[in-house]
Amino acid sequence: GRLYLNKVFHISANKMFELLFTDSGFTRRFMSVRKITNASFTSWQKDGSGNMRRSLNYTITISNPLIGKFSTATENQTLYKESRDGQYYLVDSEVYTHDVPYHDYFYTQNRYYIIRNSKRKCRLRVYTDVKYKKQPWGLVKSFITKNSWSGIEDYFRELEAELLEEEAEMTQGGGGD
Ligand code: YK8
Repeated sequence: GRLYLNKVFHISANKMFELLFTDSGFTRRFMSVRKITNASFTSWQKDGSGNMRRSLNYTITISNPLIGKFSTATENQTLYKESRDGQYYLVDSEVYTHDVPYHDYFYTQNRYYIIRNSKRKCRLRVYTDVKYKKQPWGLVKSFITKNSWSGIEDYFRELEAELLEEEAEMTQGGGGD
């Protein structure tokens, strides 16, 4: 996997979880910035092994002219039972893009760690992996990998920028620390 984000924010761990993993104003704004439309979310629900699961469906806008302009996508998220409210959250997210070329070969796995740093700070870490469901021809594989990394890098760069903006709004006149 690759580490795409590893940063301490002046945002508490539980607030960070709320921003990223609930139907929050932040998520809705970020989606509109990324031109992600038709979003629907299920709520978190306990599965048979004690983890929590939810899924998201949406349409992404793609800037790459070789691929087409839009794709529907499904994101299946797991909040592991080892997570501790306010202290430590581990969320795995599998993203399937249904309408891009070779979509039946791969998906993306994002692993989010939110770790409490102090009362008002947390560290956010995101690891990403491109996973293959079946082995494509070598040239196709490198094509998929290359296109995936650049799209993912771009996405997390913007997520970081939006979180910094949120952080600035939250600390303004909030008493800070
Ligand atoms: C989530 C990874 C690959 C995919 C895309 C596919 C190219 C296909 C290459 C062909 C378009 C929000 C990406 C970037 C779409 C967006 C996905 C997002 C950013 C020509 C071989 C969507 C996180 C996420 C994970 C994976 C990203 C896709 O929250 O290049």
